[in-house]
Amino acid sequence: MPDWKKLIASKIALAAKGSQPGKLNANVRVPAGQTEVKNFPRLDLGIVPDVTAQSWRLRVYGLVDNELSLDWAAFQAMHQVTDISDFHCVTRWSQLDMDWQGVRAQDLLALAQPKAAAKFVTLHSYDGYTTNLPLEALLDDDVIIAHSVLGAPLTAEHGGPVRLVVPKRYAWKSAKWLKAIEIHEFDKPGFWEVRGYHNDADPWLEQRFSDD
Ligand SMILES: Nc1nc2c(c(=O)[nH]1)N[C@H]1C(S)=C(S)[C@@H](COP(=O)(O)O)O[C@H]1N2
Ligand SMILES: [Mo]
Repeated sequence: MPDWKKLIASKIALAAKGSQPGKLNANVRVPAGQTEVKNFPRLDLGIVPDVTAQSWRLRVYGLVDNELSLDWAAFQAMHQVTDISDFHCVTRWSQLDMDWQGVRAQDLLALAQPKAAAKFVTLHSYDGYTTNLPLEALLDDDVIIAHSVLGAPLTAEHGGPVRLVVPKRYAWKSAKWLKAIEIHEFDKPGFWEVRGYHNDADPWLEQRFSDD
């Protein structure tokens, strides 16, 4: 059984040092099969849900000792960071140097205190979208629960008021209009993952489809 308290504490300690292991030896910035863009395309199911900073809540529930429901003020009161990372969409565009601002997912998880059996998460969004990840993937110091990018609050089209950003995975894992983080013992494929997208979605391994 992983000791999540220890693991989260060690990731937070790494973040405090400013260490970003994934970025140190990145000579090549754009993974195979990707083309760099600068216009930040929009990609989703075509629904922009009706959620504002006023009405937004973020729940963390499931296998945690301390279920959370944050409103905008509580979210703003948490430690705010800026993390610059690259964003890779499976439809073959990559935008580099995205300056996401918000709260580190690891800080939120430290508040929620995952139980020892916790291993996977489902991200739930206000448009009904879901996607799944190993809990450990959310503990990387570049994973941001973001309210701003490119120097401005997220537009509704890009997931405002709040979205997740998981730079080390293809962008379909970066849930827009984030509503809840559900923590489980077993993995549960999300919207695209049950429709043939790869469960892991590492752009450097070109994990696009589950039969790749
Ligand atoms: N809630 C929600 N999040 C989502 C999606 C979606 O349809 N709904 N689409 C995903 C996909 S496929 C991509 S490529 C990115 C695109 O983010 P962007 O529109 O801000 O570029 O959002 C991801 N997050
Ligand atoms: Mo995508």
